Amino acid sequence: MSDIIRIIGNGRDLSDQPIPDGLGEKDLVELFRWLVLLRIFDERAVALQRQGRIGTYALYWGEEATQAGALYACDDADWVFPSYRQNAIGILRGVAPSTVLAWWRGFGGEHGFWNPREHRVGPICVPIATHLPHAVGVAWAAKIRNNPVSSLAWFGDGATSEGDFHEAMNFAAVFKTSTVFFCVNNQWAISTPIRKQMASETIAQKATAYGMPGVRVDGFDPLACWKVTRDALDRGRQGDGPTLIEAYCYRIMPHGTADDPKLYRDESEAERWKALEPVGRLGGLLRRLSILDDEGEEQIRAEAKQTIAAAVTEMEAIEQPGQEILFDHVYASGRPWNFDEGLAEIRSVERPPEVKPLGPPATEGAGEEGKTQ
Ligand SMILES: Cc1ncc(C[n+]2csc(CCOP(=O)(O)OP(=O)(O)O)c2C)c(N)n1
Ligand SMILES: [Mg+2]
Repeated sequence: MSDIIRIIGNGRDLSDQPIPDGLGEKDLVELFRWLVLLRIFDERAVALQRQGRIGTYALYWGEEATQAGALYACDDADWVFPSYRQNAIGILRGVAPSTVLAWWRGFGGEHGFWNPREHRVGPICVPIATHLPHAVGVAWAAKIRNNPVSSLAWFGDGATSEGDFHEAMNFAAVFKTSTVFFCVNNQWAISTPIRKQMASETIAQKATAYGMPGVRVDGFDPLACWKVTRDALDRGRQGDGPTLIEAYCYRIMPHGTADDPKLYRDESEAERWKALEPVGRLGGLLRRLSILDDEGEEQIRAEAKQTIAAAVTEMEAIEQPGQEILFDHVYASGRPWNFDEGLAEIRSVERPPEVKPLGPPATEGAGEEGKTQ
């Protein structure tokens, strides 16, 4: 039960396992490209937050394998449901990175967000575990309609203490929905360590109680994450129901840009885990297999930097909508009278400049200082 599935070794004492069937050289390079794009988005987002150009941001540095590896195993028709920690996953399904950045800034213009139906990527879910029943519902609906569509939801170790986790797991198992419960066990829920979160030895073992398989995988190994997700999807598609995956890793960075983990944990532990982070790990394997060299990696990084730099420019060009955005688009039939009253009340409150939200680049020369690409 507690064996951890791992494919990528370290080139020294830990040997590499064979590349799983279904992944060719092109896939390995594409997966690496995905990891790098996610990594650069994350690093850039932190810098933007520090410069006051976006609001608080939930970092995922180090957890890219749990995201890219799992998504790469999905078909385009499958629905995926991210939490705030997988906030940029949509960019791997065609969502504009500027849309995700704009979400973290607090406004994305008139229409703001992506349409989940277009990309089959659910909205970024901040309430813990509430997206798990949604993922089960989508897969159940597909099953009733005989559509070959599966669903996958990412969530954290802390989310396993929520009622929504238990309800979703039970429902999925009883109705045999094709759902992958992808738990990123980074061993921390803000300042709560896993040993204070639960008394079970592993998260994977919780699957037994619901009547589904539970597997543990190295969450810093993108190929292992791909393999267990692909196996879980194959099971689901054959009508054998859901799977719980526990991707064992570590939250190397703070919970978010407003958090200081030095206050509640020994940061030398995070330093030790850093050696296992997935970008360097897959990069190392691709070199051992002579699939990638320094030049190839540099090109992938340069392209990703270019994509994200363009996204920043795009995001900052988005006009800030007026306060009516709070009320528009709530009902298809338009704004009811009490919304008009609410809007008038909001407009009557004069806000001091320091609490006025950041707008697009100022048109009259003010507020442009310090804005560098
Ligand atoms: C229903 C709910 N309760 C509490 C919170 C506050 N909260 C935000 S993140 C977090 C910790 C979640 O930890 P975990 O599930 O391990 O995910 P991680 O942040 O490690 O990815 C909590 C309690 C919330 N967002 N939603
Ligand atoms: Mg966690």
